[in-house]
Amino acid sequence: MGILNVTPDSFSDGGRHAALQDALAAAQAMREAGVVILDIGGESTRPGAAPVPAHEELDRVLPVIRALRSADVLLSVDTMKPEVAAEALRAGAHLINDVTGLRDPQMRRVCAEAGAPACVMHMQGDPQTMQAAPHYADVVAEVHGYLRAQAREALDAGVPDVLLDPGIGFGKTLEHNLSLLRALPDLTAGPHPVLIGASRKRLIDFMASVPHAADRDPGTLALHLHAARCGAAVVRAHAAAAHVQALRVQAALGGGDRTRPPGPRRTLDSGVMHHTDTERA
Ligand code: 7PJ
Repeated sequence: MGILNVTPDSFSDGGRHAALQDALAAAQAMREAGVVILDIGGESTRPGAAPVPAHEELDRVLPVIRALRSADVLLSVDTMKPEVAAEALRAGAHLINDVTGLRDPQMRRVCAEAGAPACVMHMQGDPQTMQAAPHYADVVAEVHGYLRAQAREALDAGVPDVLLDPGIGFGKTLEHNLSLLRALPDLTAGPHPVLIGASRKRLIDFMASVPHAADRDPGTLALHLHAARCGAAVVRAHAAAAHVQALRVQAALGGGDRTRPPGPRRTLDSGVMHHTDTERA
C-alpha cells in the first residue's frame, strides 16, 4: 500500500492544484513500480495535527479518486469521516482506511451500504492527545481484543470484509509498539488479513537514532519486511517502489509475493530469476 497524501500547504486553489498534480505523479510512479493499493489521505492524522473540515477533505481526495479510478490499482481512502467515506466510495474508491477503527456506527453503515471493505485500526485516545501518556495493563491483549471486537461489529453491520491494524504509533510508546510487533504472528494467525503501517514513524528514530522523518526509509523497510515475514498481508509505506522491490526479493527467497502479479514476460524482460530460466539462474 503506497501512501498518497493530498494535503496542500495552502488551501487556495493554487495550493490544491499543485497538490493534485504532485499526487497524480506520485500515484503513476507507484503504479508502475507494482503497488497494489494506493492510500489516499486528505487529512493529516499525525500527533497534534489540526482537523480538516469534510468539504475541504473531499476537495482534496475526490479529484485524485476520479483521475485514478479506472487505473489498475485499488484505491483506499484514509478518513475518519463517514461523509467523506460515502462520497469517496461513490466516486470509485474501493476501501476505507479508518484510523478510528469504525467506532462510529455511521462509518460501518456507509461501508456496508457501498459493499466496501474497511481497515480497522487501533488508536488509544485521539490524534491531538494520543502520544501524551499512553497506558495499557497488557497492550497485546487489549489491542488484539479491541480489533477482534471491532471486526465483529463491522461484519455484523454488513461490512463485507475487514483488515486489522494494531496502529503503530497511535497512542503507543516504543515498548508498546515493540510488544505489538513481536506479537504479530498471533494476530496474523487469526481470520482477518493484517495491515502494518510504520512508515517514517518516530519508533524508527527510537530504535535507530534517525531524527528526520525523511531519512527513515531504510528502518521502515526493515520493519515492514519483518511484518511481512510474520504474515502481514499489507504494509503501508511512503517509499513504495523500494518496498515492492524488497518484498519481491523476500518472496523469491520463500516469503510469498504480495505485490501485483507480474505480466507474462516480466521474468524474462527484467532478468528476475525464474525456475525454468536455468541459464540466467
Ligand atoms: C496509519 C494509517 C497506520 C493505517 C496513518 C502516518 C500517520 N492508516 N494512517 N495504519 N498511519 N491503517 O502515516 O505517519 O499506521 S497516518
